[in-house]
Amino acid sequence: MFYELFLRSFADGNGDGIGDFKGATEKLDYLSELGITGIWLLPIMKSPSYHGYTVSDFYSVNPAYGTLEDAKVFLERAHAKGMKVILDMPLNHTTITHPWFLKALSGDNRHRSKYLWLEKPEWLKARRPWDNQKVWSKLNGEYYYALFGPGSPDLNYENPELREEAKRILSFWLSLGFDGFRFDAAKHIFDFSKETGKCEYQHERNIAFWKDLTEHCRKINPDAVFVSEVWDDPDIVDLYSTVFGIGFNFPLAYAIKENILVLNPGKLAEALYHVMNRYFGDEILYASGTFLTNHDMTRLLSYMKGDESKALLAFSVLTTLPGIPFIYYGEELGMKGEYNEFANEAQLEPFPWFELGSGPWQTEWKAFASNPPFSGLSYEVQGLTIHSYFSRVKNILHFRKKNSWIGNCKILEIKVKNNVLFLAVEVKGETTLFVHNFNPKAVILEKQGHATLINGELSEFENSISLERMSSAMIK
Ligand code: ACG
Repeated sequence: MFYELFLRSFADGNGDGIGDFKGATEKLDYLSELGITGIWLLPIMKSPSYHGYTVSDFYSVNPAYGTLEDAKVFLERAHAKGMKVILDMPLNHTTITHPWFLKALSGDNRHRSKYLWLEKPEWLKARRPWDNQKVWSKLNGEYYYALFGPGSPDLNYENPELREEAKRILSFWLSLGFDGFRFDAAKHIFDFSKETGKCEYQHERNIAFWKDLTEHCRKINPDAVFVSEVWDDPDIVDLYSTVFGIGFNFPLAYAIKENILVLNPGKLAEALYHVMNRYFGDEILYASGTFLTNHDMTRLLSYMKGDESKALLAFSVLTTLPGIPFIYYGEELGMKGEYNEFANEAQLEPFPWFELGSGPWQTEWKAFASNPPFSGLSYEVQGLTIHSYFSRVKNILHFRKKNSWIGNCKILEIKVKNNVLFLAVEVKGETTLFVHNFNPKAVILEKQGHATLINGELSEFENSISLERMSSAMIK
């Protein structure tokens, strides 16, 4: 189970209210107690933005998060606890204040060729494929290509020197001992066509680029872990993921959330055949990075309109599916946060260690808007309450950790009978059945083996089991 960790919000080690490596290092015990075996750090490099996706120095740690030494200590301690650490690597663009861009603006041709500049006025008509935003920005009378907004000019990887620089950046972090990368915006490396003057994903060129970079990395660390962010339909996700080894399964996240929100197990079953298709065959080309939410999305409990049993059912379904599961920080507490495309820090709020919203390690870089103090949400309260939402999520994560074989299982069959989802899986010839009860009341199931509770309530009888409402169990 990987944990998507936003340093700024997680734990503050030096009392300045901003989360940092020192604080996160102190909280590694919390993560291993949760059952976490891997950490995905949101961008840690020097950046003027709170989210860190617009980098100003690819070879440094954001001073707000500490020093390179602090990062190495965090890494060593995480490794000592059996956790891998992968870094979020936004190579598609830089911040507008990156020295490369400033030199380019001042007319330095060597650096100009690291970015894309307007060559034909009709290119200005190009728009972002998913929301029609403009993609050309103007500064000092010049237009430059910036898909993610004026503050993040795209890098031009037609430039061979830049590709070599990208390899140097990855070598730098791998040589420090980091275990791999989450490659940001992987389908955007070549996503503007000079021929048509439009935004067009050039998937083949992108894949060749990533093949080159990941092969370079594997020479340094053959066991390096790569996961690609390709937020698209299953066939596109498939295209890229075999290069990286793990591909985030965005369609699965939607399938689980949308169908549990409306309690439609039949539609979920149908969707799973489609979005988990590679797990029905004998040869698994790559691992699905399975998840429910990330930092770009509305948080789970907000999505489920506060319905904890639906959120817990979503976690249960996720942990009974093959692939490599990722959990976004704070989801284990049921933090709230509605995604807003212009101010997306609502789902990046400080992790609430304390009920009153402040205390040792507590980050306070932004006010708690969606997760107010004294709401019973904090780890201080939930960590000590047996049946708290946190305790229930922790049990589900522990179930998966104990049954990590699920990650490599093959899906045999998915079926629904009176609103109960049956998921039959197989590994090394042994079949296991997972049952998820979508009903508002208990169901009596024929006992086909030993039943283990995943979440909710379960009673075992001679030849049957009673699975309470919105509960999940494993039978083998
Ligand atoms: C990454 C990071 C994100 C970061 C950047 C820029 C990129 O996670 O935090 O922004 O470094 C697109 C890109 C992603 C990008 C998101 C934010 N995420 O592809 O790489 O935008 C559609 C499109 C997707 C698009 C998505 C956005 O297809 O390409 O993602 O919309 O909502 C169905 C469809 C699926 C569709 C979805 C949603 O699932 O199948 O295709 O996705 O519906 O409609 C960071 C900050 C930003 C800042 C930026 C500079 O977070 O605030 O502006 O840096």
